[in-house]
Amino acid sequence: MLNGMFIEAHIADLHFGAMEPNEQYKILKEQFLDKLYEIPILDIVSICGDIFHHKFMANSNVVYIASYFITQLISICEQKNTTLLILSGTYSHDADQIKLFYPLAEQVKGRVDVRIIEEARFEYVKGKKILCIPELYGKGKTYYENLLFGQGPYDMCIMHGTYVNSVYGKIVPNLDAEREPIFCMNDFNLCLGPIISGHIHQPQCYDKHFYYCGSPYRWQFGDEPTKGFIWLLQDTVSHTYVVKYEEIISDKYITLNLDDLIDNKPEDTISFINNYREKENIKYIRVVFTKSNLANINVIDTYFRNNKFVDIVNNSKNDNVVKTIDEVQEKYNEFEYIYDNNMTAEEKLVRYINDCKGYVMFTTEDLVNILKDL
Ligand SMILES: [Mn+2]
Repeated sequence: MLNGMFIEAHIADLHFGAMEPNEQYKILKEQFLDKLYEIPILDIVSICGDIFHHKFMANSNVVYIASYFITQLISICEQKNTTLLILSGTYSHDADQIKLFYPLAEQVKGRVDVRIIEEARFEYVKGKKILCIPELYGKGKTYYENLLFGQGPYDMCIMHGTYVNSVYGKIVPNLDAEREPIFCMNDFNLCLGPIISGHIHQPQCYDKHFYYCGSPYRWQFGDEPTKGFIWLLQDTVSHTYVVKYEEIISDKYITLNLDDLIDNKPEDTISFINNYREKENIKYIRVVFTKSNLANINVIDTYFRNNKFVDIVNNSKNDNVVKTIDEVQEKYNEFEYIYDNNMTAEEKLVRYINDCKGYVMFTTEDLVNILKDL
């Protein structure tokens, strides 16, 4: 830090375990850690929640890789005298697992400034006053108002949460919400700089000062925009700042409507899909048809059936497919256990999830334990 000038990096929603964790680490190493390493001055790095995708077992590769990532990040922070702030995110994702990092922080105590933040509070870093708000539930208005208005102006806010209009249906600001609060710009009237948040996976900016980092990579259809992290340059003396979005390149997921091609020869549509994927360097493509031409869709679907990178979706409403008795019976047999009085609701749910996944994702005991924690 030089004369109140701060250089910082902010990232969020890593969701370790949402995809192959080694793949996640590789992207983060090459396009996040290495970039932090290259920059000569780095005052603060924050991870604004959702490091994990859900609760994982201590022996999982996910926990190992995520811990390894944090260790590498701490090592960079040590070399650059950077303060590392780690916020907890959504409970169903982080599930208190950032506790795993307390021993890592303890180990470097006195050498690296690592702060793990599970409660909303102010953190003072090199003279900068930072409001930190993890995602918390049922805290009530007074809890937030005390921080937002009761303790004077502050330089910036980092958080994991919901900004008004960022989520469908969340259109009214509400600090008193039963679960997580919905913030608006008035709540940050005493903030002299930006509000940088995790939670929404598409990078965006609301009301000039509220920034969502977005997630650093893609792992599903429907989440297709730019990915990356935020560089922040802030002058705490003149209260000015610049945010730069650093794009991270990862696998492309594209959803494409090809109704215009549906009546062409299916072979031509197939080559169009193959060429388009190659030309645009798309890893995963979902092709949607809303116009009906069952014969052609079937040919295309059959061609791509064993291709995990191409997903053909038939959304045409008027294809009155008559199911055979055997098909109906097969479906019925598949779900017969739903009516089994000897199974508990938890057992049925676990069976359903594991059947859908095609492997044992968790046992009934796991589920009971997860529910106990909520
Ligand atoms: Mn998230």
